[in-house]
Amino acid sequence: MIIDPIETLVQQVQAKNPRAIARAITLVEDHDSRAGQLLSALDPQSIEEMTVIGITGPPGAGKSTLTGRLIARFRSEGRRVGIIAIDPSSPISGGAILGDRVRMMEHALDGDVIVRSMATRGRLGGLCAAAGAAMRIMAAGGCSVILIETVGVGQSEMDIISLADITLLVLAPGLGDEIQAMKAGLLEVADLLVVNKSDSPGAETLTLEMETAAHDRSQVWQTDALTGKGVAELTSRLIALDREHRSDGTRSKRRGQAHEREVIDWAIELLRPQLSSAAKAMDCRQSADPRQLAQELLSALELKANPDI
Ligand SMILES: Nc1nc2c(ncn2[C@@H]2O[C@H](COP(=O)(O)OP(=O)(O)O)[C@@H](O)[C@H]2O)c(=O)[nH]1
Ligand SMILES: [Mg+2]
Repeated sequence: MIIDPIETLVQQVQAKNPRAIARAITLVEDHDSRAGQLLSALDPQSIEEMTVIGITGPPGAGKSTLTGRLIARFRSEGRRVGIIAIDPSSPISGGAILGDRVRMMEHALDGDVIVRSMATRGRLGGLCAAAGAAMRIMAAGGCSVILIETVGVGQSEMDIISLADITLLVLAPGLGDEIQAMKAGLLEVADLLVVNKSDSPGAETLTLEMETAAHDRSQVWQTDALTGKGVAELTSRLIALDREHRSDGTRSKRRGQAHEREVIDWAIELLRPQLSSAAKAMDCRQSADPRQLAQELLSALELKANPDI
C-alpha cells in the first residue's frame, strides 16, 4: 500500500532512491490506478538516453555470471546499472531467481545496481508492458544501462528481447542448444553471439559453427565469465555498437518497433478487466466454439475483430 502521492514517489525515483524505484515498479505491476500518472511523469530524456541490453540464451550458458561481469564493467565507469531478470520458472519455486540472486550477490550492497526479477508464469501476461515500465522507471532513477536477462525459449521471452537496443545471445559448449537457438530465430535477432565457457572443451568448434552461422564473423565473441576473460573486449564492442546504432538509425528504428509492441501489450492489459467481466456476463456455453464466443465478446464490447484471422 503506497500512501505517498505520486508526485512524491516520482521525485524520489528521480532522486535515485532504490526503494522508491522498487515501489514504483510494483505499483505498475499491481495495476494500481495511478500507474498511468506515474509513467507519464517520468523524465523522457533519461528514457531516450538509456541503453537497453538484452542477454538471452539457454539455461546454464552463463548469462547470469556474464551479467555480473558486465555490471562490474559498467560500474567501474561510474554508470548506474539496472537489471531485469526474467524468470521463466514459477514464482513459487523461485529456483532461477534464487540462483541469479546468488550470482549477483557481489553487487547486492551496491546502491547503484538495481535488480528486479519478473516471472513469466503466474501472471496474466503483460510482460512487455511490465518490463518496459520497469526500464523506464530505472532510467528515470538514474540507470543509464539496463540489462535484461531472459532465457531464450518462449515467445514471451522473445518479445522481451525486442525491447532491447542491443541483444547478446550467450551459448556454451556442451549444452547442445545451438540448433534450438537457431530454430527459435535467436540468431537473427542477436547482434553479438557470445561463446561463453571459452576454456571448456568444444568451445573452438562452437565458435567456428557460430562464425559460419553469423552474418559476420565479427559478431562472434568468446568469454569466460568465471574468470572474466574476454569480458573487457566484449564490453568495448557493446559500447561501440551502441554508438554505431545511435548514429546509423538502427537504434531509433528498433525503439519505434519496441514502442509499438509495448503499446499493443498495454492495450491488451487495459482491456483485460473489461474482457473478463464481459465474459462473465455472457453465457459462455461450454459446447460453443471458444473462438466464436470470443468474437461475440468483442462485438458486445463494440470492438471489431479481424474477420480474416
Ligand atoms: N567453466 C565455466 N563455467 C561457467 C562460466 N560461466 C558460467 N559458468 C558456470 O555455469 C553455471 C551456470 O551459470 P549461470 O550464470 O547461472 O547460467 P545462466 O543459466 O545462463 O544464467 C554456473 O555453475 C556457473 O558458475 C564460464 O565461463 N566457464
Ligand atoms: Mg540466469
